[in-house]
Amino acid sequence: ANRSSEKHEGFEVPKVDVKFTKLFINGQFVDAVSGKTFETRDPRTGEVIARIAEGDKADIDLAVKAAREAFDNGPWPRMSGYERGRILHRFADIVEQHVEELAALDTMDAGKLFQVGKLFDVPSSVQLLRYFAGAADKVHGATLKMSQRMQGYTLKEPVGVVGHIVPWNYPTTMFFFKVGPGLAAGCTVVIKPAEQTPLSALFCAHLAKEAGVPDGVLNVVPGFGATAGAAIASHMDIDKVSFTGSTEVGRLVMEAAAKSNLKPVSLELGGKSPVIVFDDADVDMAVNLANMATFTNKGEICVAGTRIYVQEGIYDTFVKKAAEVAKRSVVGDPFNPHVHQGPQVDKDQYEKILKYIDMGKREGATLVAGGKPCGNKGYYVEPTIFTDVKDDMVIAQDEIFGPVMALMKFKTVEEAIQKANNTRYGLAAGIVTKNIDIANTVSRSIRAGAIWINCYFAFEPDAPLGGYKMSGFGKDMGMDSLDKYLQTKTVVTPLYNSPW
Ligand code: TXE
Repeated sequence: ANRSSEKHEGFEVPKVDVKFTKLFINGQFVDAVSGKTFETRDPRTGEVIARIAEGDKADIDLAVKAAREAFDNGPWPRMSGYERGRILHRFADIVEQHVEELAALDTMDAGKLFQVGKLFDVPSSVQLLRYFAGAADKVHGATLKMSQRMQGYTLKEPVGVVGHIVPWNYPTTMFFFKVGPGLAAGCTVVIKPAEQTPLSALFCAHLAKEAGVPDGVLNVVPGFGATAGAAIASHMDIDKVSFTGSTEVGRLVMEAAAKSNLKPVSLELGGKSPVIVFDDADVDMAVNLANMATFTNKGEICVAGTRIYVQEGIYDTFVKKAAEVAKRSVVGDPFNPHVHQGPQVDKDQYEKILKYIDMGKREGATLVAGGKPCGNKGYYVEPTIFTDVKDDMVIAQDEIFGPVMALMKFKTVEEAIQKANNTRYGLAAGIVTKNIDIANTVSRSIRAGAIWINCYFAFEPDAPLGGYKMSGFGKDMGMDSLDKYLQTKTVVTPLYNSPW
């Protein structure tokens, strides 16, 4: 991508040429076997940014063949962890030199705030990659005590060729969530970015090559879910699939894995996470935390906190202030540094959110902020807050994946726990209180994979993230996620003079 910038309604827009539009297989950018391409669109306007080679089953086959060869006969799984780590560190250094381009590509493709991409998404991806680069030479098994007669140990080995299927809400971050630990473990990878947001993954493929990741080790095949995605899930020569996306598709991926070669899967799926605010909370702090939990990245976050439970003593004040904060939020061009919220990723997502808002009104919830689309082009939705939401309403149960908050009142700690757990999902939860006894009790009682007390979205490379219940299983980030890409081999020998 070439970088320059132009003035645009009073703010700078970095101008990025989209250079990489083909599939990246075996170290080369190539056309799809079918010759087909698809459009990727800018959600600010709905206009086409570029045409991208459309991978399908035949292309996945070629990518898997390259990855298989690189795994079975290439240097990647055979080199020391230290050597792999050095290449991944170099990869991280090169990504760091391209923070602005990557952030800009994600803004164009996904409508994400450019400043946040530049200051958070891409730098935290670099940090995550360095974490796994550092972990690559710290993979080891255990010595087994066994009986008097036997000597045994375990070896941790890479699982082989890994298929990654990722969504569109954090294109660069998701890429490194998957590719970082997979490569560090010594696996070879075929990754399919979401059809809405293929640009940054292709750019990263180019950077990986520059860093010295050998050909065939990392393959990036953009394409649609039902074709390229399904070909990964059902491939007989892929040894593991790691998927992030909807619960519905997660089910299909697991089914395809079971019906093909029984490859293990890990699934990071939808969520409907609660934030519980107790009476003793600083109301302004709690309002800001809740608004951030719901509206960050226009609500397109799996761990978004969208069910806000507020204790009765501060409920009325909380509602008033939360609505004020939401109404002050500036919705507009995500390149503009004064904007708080950009457009939804695409027309489908935009229409889905508006439908849910309509449903909330029909179900009898009270709208206290937002509730409408905004702007005269692109896919913008106002930050929206409903009160008087009942636990069994659709807007309290379904993942909306948009800027829609459901506010609810509770009386006791027990009631808060019961309500928070009244969901099929279990990705995250927020607790706002200064009372450590309540914080500890509630943390243990919520069935979710991440609990944030007096904070939200507290991501760190060493903090595993992943769901309970229908939010899936298997972690991204942390050493747990490295473990997903390793398998354990037990090696045993008899001791001298043993009856064997
Ligand atoms: O997701 P999909 P969509 C939720 C969110 C959102 C809804 C729909 O509620 O509104 O899902 O979004 C690939 N076999 N999340 O339709 O379809 C697809 O190409 C194999 C939450 O975009 O699950 C893409 O790469 N793969 C989520 C990826 O799956 C298939 C983030 C995700 O797309 C496939 C995204 C198939 N049959 C959406 N069909 C989160 N957990 O963060 C599609 N794909």
